[in-house]
Amino acid sequence: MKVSYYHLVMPMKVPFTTSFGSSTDKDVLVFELENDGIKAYSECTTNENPFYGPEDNGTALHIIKDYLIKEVKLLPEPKEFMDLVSNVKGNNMAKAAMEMLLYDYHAKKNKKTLIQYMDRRSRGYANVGVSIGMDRIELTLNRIQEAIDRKYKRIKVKIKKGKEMEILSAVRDHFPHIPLSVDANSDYSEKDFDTLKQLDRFDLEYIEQPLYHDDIYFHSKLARQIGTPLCLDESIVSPELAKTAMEMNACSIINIKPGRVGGLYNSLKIAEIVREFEGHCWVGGMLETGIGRSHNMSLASLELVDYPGDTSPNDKYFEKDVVDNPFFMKDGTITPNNEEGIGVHVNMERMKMYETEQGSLL
Ligand code: OSB
Ligand code: MG
Repeated sequence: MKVSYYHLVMPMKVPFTTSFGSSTDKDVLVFELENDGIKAYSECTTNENPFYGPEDNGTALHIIKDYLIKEVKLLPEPKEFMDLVSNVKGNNMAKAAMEMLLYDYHAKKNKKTLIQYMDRRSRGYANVGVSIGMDRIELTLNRIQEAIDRKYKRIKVKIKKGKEMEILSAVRDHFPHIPLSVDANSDYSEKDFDTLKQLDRFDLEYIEQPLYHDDIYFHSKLARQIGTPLCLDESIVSPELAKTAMEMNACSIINIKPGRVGGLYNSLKIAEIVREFEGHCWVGGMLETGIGRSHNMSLASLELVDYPGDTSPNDKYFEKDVVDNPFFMKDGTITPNNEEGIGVHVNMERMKMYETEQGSLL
């Protein structure tokens, strides 16, 4: 058996700006597991800094090398793997990278697609929304027009404190009726409730993660005072916290990112908790390459996932992706791959082109 990692730096078509910063390159770790003629892949959703959440590429690689890889060696199924590494607290993105590698491996070993291996009902396609970073307002408006022309089912724009009114007034002036949401990436505090309440006038589907990255309580307080539904992203790092948030009515919607919650097994649990509470969920993104996007797309096609996600096709980000069979969107929907496992054909020449470091873990 062999497990390798590839550290890639891929130039992005346009910089992506959120309230916590801008990225011009996708700086990412990709993993490859080879055993018995099977090649499985995954991608870690960390990047070069800990500005979205607490992990970065360096911490993830360290946790994987020093704690997780020895459990991967026994090739456990994903649930078993999560039990084996439960003594490692947090570090969800590192865990998810290994867990999703095992999902791809076991699906392929069982000659199943990832959807079949997850064993949940799929609607056969994912409804696709788009996440648009902050930029000069004319550029944002152009990007929204392009997204409408491409038939995205929901448009999400990034906002930050002090810029929300300018951005949303311009967007709603030009596009009064589009399904619109905003993502603040935790830029506001409990002193900003008055500002946030003013967003009610923009008829948003929801406001994503307005407050602190690790908060549930203040979100529950805000939810009682505001008309617009709240969606949590950063704060929901486990099925237990998903339940806490739903019980406290801190949100009615959860953005499920497999990386943030420790993998697909926990993602499925969270989707089930949301359903139990009659909430809604969708699958988020971390500007993944075609490899990570493929895990997300299978999850996003499940019936449990009822809202359009941030699962735009690969060509939104990269001129040339690392897979030969990127996703295509038709009428705002994408059909997941139907080959075994995640079903992507990894292009090793492209990987070499972007590689800055490579090493073996097992
Ligand atoms: O909060 O959803 C987020 C990208 C990087 C970090 C955080 C977020 C995002 C996105 C991008 O919104 C979604 C995508 O992959 O297109
Ligand atoms: Mg978000």
